[in-house]
Amino acid sequence: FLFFYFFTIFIISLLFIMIKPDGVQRGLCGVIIKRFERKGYKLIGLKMLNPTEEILKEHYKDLADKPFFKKLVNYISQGPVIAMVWEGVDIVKQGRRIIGETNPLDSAVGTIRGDFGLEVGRNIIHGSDSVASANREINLWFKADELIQWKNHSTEWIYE
Ligand code: IDP
Ligand code: MG
Repeated sequence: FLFFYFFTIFIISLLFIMIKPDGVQRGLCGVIIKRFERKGYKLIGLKMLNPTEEILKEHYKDLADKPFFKKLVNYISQGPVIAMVWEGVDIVKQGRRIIGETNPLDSAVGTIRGDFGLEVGRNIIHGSDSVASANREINLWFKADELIQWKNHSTEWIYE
């Protein structure tokens, strides 16, 4: 099913987003969702969950040898988080611009981390860093039947 996206004219791709526990606790879910919605992206999956250490270790496996790895897993495993899948043109690259840099102090004002965060260990949101990792993360966090294909009535006013 994910294969379909590689063959569309406009390189429509998918992005995995997770609002981390600090984002949920601080009441930022609405404003974060709004920023992706208003850009023109389509939400095709959303759920709240308390992530297990197991899924977090798999999710962040590329960082397993970093000194902050254990703290990172502890931070996110406090939960709850909101996991989402968004769809749109060039969404991985543009989504990272909406999110900002890894460290909120390096993030421009106007980005999510630049507007709402102060520390790298409390940076509010996760977003996939490539199309390949987005597909890996979507398969890790979502079952196929949790992704909803629907026609957005605005599509022809977002895409020419
Ligand atoms: P990203 O979330 O911007 O893609 P990554 O390098 O993939 O950044 O790191 C994953 C997460 O690990 C970050 O979002 C942040 O929560 C945490 N992290 C990254 N670097 C540090 C650090 O130097 N100290 C503490 N936590 C870090
Ligand atoms: Mg990353």
